[in-house]
Amino acid sequence: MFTQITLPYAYDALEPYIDALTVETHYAKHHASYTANFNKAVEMAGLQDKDAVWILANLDSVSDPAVRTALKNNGGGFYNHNLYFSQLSPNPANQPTGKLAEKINSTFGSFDHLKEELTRLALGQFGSGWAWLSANQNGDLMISASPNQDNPISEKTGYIPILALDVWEHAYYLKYKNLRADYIKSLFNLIDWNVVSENYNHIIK
Ligand code: MN3
Repeated sequence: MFTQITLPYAYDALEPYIDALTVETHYAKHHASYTANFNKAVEMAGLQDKDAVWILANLDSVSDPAVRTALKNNGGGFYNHNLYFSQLSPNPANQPTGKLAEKINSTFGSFDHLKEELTRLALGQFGSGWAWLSANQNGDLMISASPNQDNPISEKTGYIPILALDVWEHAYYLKYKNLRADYIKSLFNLIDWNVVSENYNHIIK
């Protein structure tokens, strides 16, 4: 049985960058629905003993195309939002630390340049989707964008996301309307780079 993370902050704690109604609707409606539908699909596929990363990386093992699609969309929705909500904080560390900070500098030149590149991907994703910073077990970093609830795991890249930028309109439309760029700029004020650094340290071997 897969469960949503418990939000480590109140619905209104991310104001003024993300409004309380958006956080509540996003978490208690959208994310809750993905999670419930993922659990149904997992049961139909008989994959209750697998974790979400395994399921998303092994969708080809599911023969029924409708169940496979349900697992990809709702498993992605479950997993992606757990990452998204867990990395946000009303009191975030605004810089990465340790090994992640070093790797960002050697890969992207600087932390500011990484943020520029992530913003470019987030704004360039046509329609609903995500932009990602991901890592592999060697500690290499990759930035990418995905449509819908796809992610670097279901895309079989060999990378695991450590930072998730949700660019579905449900993540920002109530406050920002069509202004995705303003939302992304605000989102960077909430990303706790201590959490992202911990995510990185967990992946590298
Ligand atoms: Mn969302």
